[in-house]
Formats: sequence, C-alpha cells, structure tokens
Amino acid sequence: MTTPASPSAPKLLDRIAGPADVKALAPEQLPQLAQEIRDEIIAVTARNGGHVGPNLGVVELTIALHRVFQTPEDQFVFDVAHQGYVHKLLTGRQGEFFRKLRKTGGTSGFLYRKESPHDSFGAGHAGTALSAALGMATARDLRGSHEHVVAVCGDAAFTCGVTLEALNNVVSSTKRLIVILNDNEWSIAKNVGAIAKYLNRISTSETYNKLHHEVEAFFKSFPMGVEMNRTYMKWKRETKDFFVESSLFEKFGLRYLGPVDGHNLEALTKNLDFAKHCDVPVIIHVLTNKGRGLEAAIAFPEKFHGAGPYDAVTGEHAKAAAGTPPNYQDVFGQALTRFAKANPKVLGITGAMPSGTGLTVLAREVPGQFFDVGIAEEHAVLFAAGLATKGFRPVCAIYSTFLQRAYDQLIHDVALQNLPVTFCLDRAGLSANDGPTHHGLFDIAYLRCIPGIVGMQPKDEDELTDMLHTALQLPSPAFIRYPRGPGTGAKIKAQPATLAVGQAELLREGSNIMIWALGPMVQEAQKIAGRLAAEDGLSVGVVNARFFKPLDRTLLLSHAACLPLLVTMEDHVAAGGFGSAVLEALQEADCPTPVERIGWPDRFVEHGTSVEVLRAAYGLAPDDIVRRIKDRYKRLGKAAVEAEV
Ligand SMILES: Cc1ncc(C[n+]2csc(CCOP(=O)(O)OP(=O)(O)O)c2C)c(N)n1
Repeated sequence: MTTPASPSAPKLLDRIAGPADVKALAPEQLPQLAQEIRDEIIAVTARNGGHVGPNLGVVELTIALHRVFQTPEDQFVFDVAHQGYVHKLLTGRQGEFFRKLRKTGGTSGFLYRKESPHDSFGAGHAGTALSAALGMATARDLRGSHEHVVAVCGDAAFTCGVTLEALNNVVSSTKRLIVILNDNEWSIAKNVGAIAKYLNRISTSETYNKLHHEVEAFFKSFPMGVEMNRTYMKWKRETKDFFVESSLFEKFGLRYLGPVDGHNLEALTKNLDFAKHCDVPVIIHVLTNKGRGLEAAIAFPEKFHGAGPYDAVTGEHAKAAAGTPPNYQDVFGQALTRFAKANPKVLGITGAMPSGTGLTVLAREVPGQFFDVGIAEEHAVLFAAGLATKGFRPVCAIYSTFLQRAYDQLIHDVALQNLPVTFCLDRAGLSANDGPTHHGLFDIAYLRCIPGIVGMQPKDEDELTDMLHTALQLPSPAFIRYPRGPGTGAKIKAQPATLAVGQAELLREGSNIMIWALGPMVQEAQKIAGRLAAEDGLSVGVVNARFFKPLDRTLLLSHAACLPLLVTMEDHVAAGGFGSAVLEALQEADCPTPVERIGWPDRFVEHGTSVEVLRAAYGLAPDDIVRRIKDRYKRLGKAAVEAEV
C-alpha cells in the first residue's frame, strides 16, 4: 500500500490555493506534495468511488504542467477529463468541495468549464482533446495572442478516429501546440490495436531510446533558442531515419520528445520547458504507471480505472448487499454468451468497454466471437454492418451516451441498408455520479426517427433476455436500451420467449387513467397507480410499452378512445422521447386524448449523489409524479364540467 505523508507534518496541499503556490514550492518539496495528493485522492475515492488509477498515474505530470505553464492564461485540455483530479486539487478545489467528489454539491468527476476558469474544455467522452486544443491554438494564432495550449491525451485516445483526424491537421493549422501522450498501456482494459503495439515498441526499444536520448541531451545542453531548435529538428529529419525509423508522430509533422519517465518531476519539467520554446508542434511521450501509489490499483488496473467505494488500506471493494439482483450489464453478457455458444454467427463487439458492458464473459468463454475495437464507436458500428452483410449476427454493446458518436453510421450504414445489427445500449437513463456527459437520456429521440428500426426497453432482466433473443431473429436493425445498475430480481426463464414486435403488455386495467411506461418506469408506474388508487380512489391502469418503435398503436388507441387521460413515463428526456411518440400516434389518428408526459426536463442533468437525489432535484420524485398526475386529472375534470355548462 501507499506510504501516507506524516499526519503531523504541516500539509503543503492546504497551502495550495492555485497554480502560483505550486510554482512557489522548492523542487525538494514536490515529492511531499505528490504524496499528499495521492493520499487525498485515495481517501476521497475510497469513500465516493471515482477514477482512481488514471489520477494516481498523472500526479507528477500535472504538478510539472502547473510548474511550467500558467493556467488559466495557458490552456490544458485533458482527454476524457477523468484524470483531472490532480488539476482540480492544484487549482483551488481542494477541501470540502473535492471531498464531495461526484456527489451533489461537490466537484464533478470530470472537468467542466462551468466549474473553474482553469478548466478550459469540458469532457467525459474520449478522443476530443487534440481537436479541441488544435482549435484553441488556431484561435490564438488568428487573434495574435501568445498563450500555450497543451493537450493531455491517454494512449487509448489514439484508438479514437477523431484524435487521428486532428493529428492529420496539426501542422496545417498551427506551429505551436504541445501534446502530451500519457502512455500507461491501458485503456479501461488493456489498450488494443496497432497503435498500442507501436507505442509499446517505441517505449521499450533500446536502440531508439538510447540514440534519441543521447542526441536530445546533446542539443538540450545548449542554452534554449529557436536556432538551436531548428538545428536539432533539421538534424533529426535528415539523419534519424538512417539509424532507426522516425516516430509515427514525426511523419505527421510533430516533433517527438521522449519517452520520458512520467514520475520523474525533473525530467518532466525539463521536457515541458523545452516544448514551451519550440516553434513546431511537439508531442511528449510520457510513460506513467496507472494507479501508482496504491498497490491494488496497480495490480488490477481495470477494476481501479473507475472504481466504486473501496477499502483504502486493503483495496477491497465494497460488496453489494446480500440479495442485490445482478446488474443489467451482467445479465446481458450472460445471455449473449449463451446465444453465441448456440450460434457461431452471433458476435459481440465493444468499443473498449468489455467489463462495463458485461462482455468479459463472452471474451473469456467464446473469444473467437468477441471483438474489442478500442474507443472507436463509429468503427464498431460500421464493422458490425460489414459483418452483417455476410450473414453474421453482430451485437454492438455500447453505452447510450457513447453511441451518439456513431449516429451517421447508424443511419447511413446500418439502417439505410437494413442490416440486422443488434445494439445493446447500456447506461440508458442516468449515470448519477458521472453526470451530464454520461447520462443516456437522448437515445430514444435520436433513434425513433430512423426508418425501419425496432427499439425496445425491458421492464426487467428476464425481458432483457427475451428482447435479445428476439432481436437476433429480426431481419432489421434492433436497439435494446437498459439502465445502469441492478435489475429487479426477476427470475430468468430457462427458454427465452420471442416477443411480438410492436406489442405492449397490459399489466393492470384502469378506468380513469392509463400509464404507459417504459423500462424501469414500469415498476415505478405500478407503485404510482397503487398510490393514486389508495389516496384518491382513482382506477389507474399500467402498460409495459416494451417497444418505443414500433408503438402498439392498436392498444394505445383503444385506451385513448375510452379514457380521459393517458400518462407516459420514461427514463429519457421528455422532448422527442417515448411520450412524444405517443402524442404523435394520437395526433395522427385525430385522437384528442390528453397525455401527461413524465420524462427528464429540457436541461442538462448535473451529476449527483444518486438517481433518487437527482430525480427529486429535477421534479421527478414519486411524490412529484403523483402530484402532476392528480393535478392534470383534476384540471381535465374541471374543464369537462365547464364545457358542459
Ligand atoms: C467515446 C467514449 N467511449 C468510451 C469511453 C469510456 N472510457 C473512459 S476512459 C477510457 C479509457 C481511456 O484510456 P486512456 O485515454 O489511455 O487514459 P487512462 O485512463 O489510461 O489514463 C474509456 C474507454 C469514453 N469515455 N468515451
């Protein structure tokens, strides 16, 4: 385990109100600061959960960045921004605010422009830093100002197409950009693909490194100056390919520095300082150890990438309470593995999220039918489309929020060609402690306008299995959305059922109001129906809608024809969601029955302590929903009486 800083020693971290205080420290004080930061990150993430490994790995790098540059005048753009805790601690966000990390009222788990002027660009999705930084650097050049722009990218950012698109444009856009390649060899799981192999080769190639370091040390020993830089660059261009192949990045026109030991403050500071004076774009290849300072995080990098609460001493994770039902993701993973074993044409595809999507079991048990394509959602979807043209049944398991990135591929490559690809959208609904970058609140709206697709959401884990079984038999693209966290505890049948597409399930009859609910809202609707009956004597029915496309219009219109009020409930934004689909269906049938749509409001939902806390904060607590339904029903009654008078 880590050796904590002595509790009696005055804390340096307490004195850091901003980057100027980091600069004021003597070099020999920096290891103590680094240790205090690690202690704080471990103490807070052990309680709240969070991105443990990524942050413990960048402590020295972030200190060095703040020693050499001056935010907010200079700009750091952190890719994903999940490794921004150290930056937060050095930019005035330590103390109570940091200790409430990812909780309501505390600091976000990511960087956020709203949160601090030191957060130059918000993120949560991967691969955006290089493009955004390039835009900032180009804006600086156009304005004629002189600040520095530094993009901090993980090695897995280079599995993202958008990072490579930006790389392709660097030299044509600016002469001054600093890119840090924070190479720890891990994405969430072990990094995949040819670039990861290439990085590993250049960071371990003795010939490359020896030559590189010796030549660089020779030139860096001269006083810094543009002329010397130019000479070095020229020399490198003209000679290096004779000795060893020049780095991939040099072929893109960036000057490559490194590999640098990412835990050596002196080496980091020297290289950053050197880069600061370069008149060409520079990439510094920094080697870091994900999880450094916490043995368990080093031993289990995947588990500690983004961890729930754990024991700070043993590294043991808090166990779910006995009897907690399995998570939806695990039920999905088990079901897909079972179907893949039965049918070799069934394939599972993930974009760098084997454990998060539950596909680890498929990877382990049927490795030949499992593909991790890296953080490359666009490619995942296109790859699946290609597989489907040859009779395979690919299943793309992608979080709802990350599928946003592959929208054109969904329409142009899958739906337009009516290819039978199944999409399993995990984290549909809130990802409470992650916040707005991770909530899956938009997928129904962005999917239901695509012609020919089937869109569904199960009320429980047994229905999830039925839906996957059904989707794998359809001749068209199918989408199944389900939430983060545990299911309802429903028993999974031995033999899955094939569902009739577009057929809802009537769960409870009602003569006053009918609630059409989707997914986890079905259980909620049943409780609310019970309350309305008990509190107001209302007869409220409940339908498990199952499909948001196609809708069960026959059942819907039959309810609309004989009831004064319909209610829709969904874990999705109200705008354009399932309730909107219901409204459209009624309007097209000239049916004037009012619909009370319960869904998330037209605002970005912040991070918060739990789903319950956020529902209450956004007017969606059970009491709020009951009140809204009662009010609407009363208003309708009054309007009806007035109309008769
Ligand atoms: C578009 C998108 N897909 C997937 C993810 C999930 N994700 C978060 S961090 C991460 C790995 C990042 O690895 P790297 O950039 O190397 O940084 P490290 O955590 O290793 O420091 C992934 C896959 C994401 N944030 N965005």
